[in-house]
Amino acid sequence: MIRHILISVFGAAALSCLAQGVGLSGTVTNKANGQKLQGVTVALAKTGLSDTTDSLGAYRLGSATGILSYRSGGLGAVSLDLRDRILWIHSGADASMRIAFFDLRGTLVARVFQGRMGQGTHAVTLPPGLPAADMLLLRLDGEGLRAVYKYIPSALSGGALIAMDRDGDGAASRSAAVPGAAKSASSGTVAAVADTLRVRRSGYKTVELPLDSYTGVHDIAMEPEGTGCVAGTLCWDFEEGRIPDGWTVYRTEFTGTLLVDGSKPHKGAFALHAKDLLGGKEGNQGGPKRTLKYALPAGFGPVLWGRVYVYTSPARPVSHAGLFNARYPRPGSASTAVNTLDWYEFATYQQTYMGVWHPPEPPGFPEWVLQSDKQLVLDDWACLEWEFDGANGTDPEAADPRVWVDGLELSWPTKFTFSDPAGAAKPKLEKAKDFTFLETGVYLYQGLSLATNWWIDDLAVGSRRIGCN
Ligand SMILES: [Ca+2]
Repeated sequence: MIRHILISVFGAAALSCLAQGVGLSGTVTNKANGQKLQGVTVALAKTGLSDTTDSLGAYRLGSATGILSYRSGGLGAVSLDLRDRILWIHSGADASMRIAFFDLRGTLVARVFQGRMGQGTHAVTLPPGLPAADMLLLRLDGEGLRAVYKYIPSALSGGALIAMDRDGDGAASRSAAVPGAAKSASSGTVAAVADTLRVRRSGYKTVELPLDSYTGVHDIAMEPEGTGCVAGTLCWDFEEGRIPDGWTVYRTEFTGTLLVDGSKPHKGAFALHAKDLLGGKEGNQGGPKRTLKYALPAGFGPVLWGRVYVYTSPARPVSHAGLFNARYPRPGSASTAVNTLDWYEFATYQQTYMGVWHPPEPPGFPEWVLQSDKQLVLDDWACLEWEFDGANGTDPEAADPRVWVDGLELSWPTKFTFSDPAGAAKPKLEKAKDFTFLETGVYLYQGLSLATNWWIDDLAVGSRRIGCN
């Protein structure tokens, strides 16, 4: 089955030129705190060549295998690039071509494309059922020209291409290149490159860096999107050196202390410190809780964005460890008593991050639980953000909670309804008019047998995204 999608069409001018090698690399960091940013898309605007930064914030364009560009009378400039099981074909001319996989003995394994391909950039999904372990040859034939690539399968990246022979003459091909650079064939001089490095990630302002060369190192600092602590946002940096005004003690169960101290500030000299929480047994209901509560001003509205920096040490708890929640009256109710309020929660559970919607507590269930597969950040600061959208437009129910960790939104591979006894139907997520109540600190619903510390700093809530700035 062949899937063929037209993505974009190059300008003809770019393709009338010969190719030039690309070797661009660098790291991407958060301008606000210098942190390396993973999952940033770094792309060349003209060629579509792109990479995604790794856990060290690094990107690399062009030195990856699989990029080969060549010219022929019929085909114009052509390059192939394989990313995440998508074969990108940059074709310089409207031309007939045939692309297929062969085994090392030259037997056809799978056809990828056969027919006329228009000038431009095309994305072709690799055929399913390619052998997962065996190296194959990917061969492109068109207009009297043959290019051969080694295809090395990889579960991680969807495989790699290594250009080996662009004309079928048995000699290894040399150039790793993409079209776009201006080089005069007659004089052999290289003119200036005019392309743009486009750097994008959710939660950050897009960076566009003009390039005059396809080689070089470019380190990029991205500015977080979001309002920061502007007027209308409630922000607590704990720099009073004590529990801030408006917050009062709420839950105190088992062992531990909740105080503002200078042992580990995120910024400034102080942070909120849930110190040496301990008590109960993992797997059993009941655990240490040390929290504060806060009454929001009237008319806060039905959408609550939040941001907080949290540092957890020395181990990731297995038990449900709540870090923040926001509550609102049920539809038609005027009561602001805590035990009458619906609520959204941001927590960790089984050492990963979790978002929950609850009916009033007690009992607080049947609750709708969304669990990520992202391990909670240990022995380091993490910027945690959430959106609790109790309005959710015209939908009859409030929205599922959304959560970001260091600017990357979490997905929820595990979703379930918790109740005790088990078996309750999913609760209706009742819509909100105004959030009225906040709770922060740390509260465990099951035991914690290792004394654990959390530091909480730069907490903020508002009706728009605040960001990590
Ligand atoms: Ca602080």
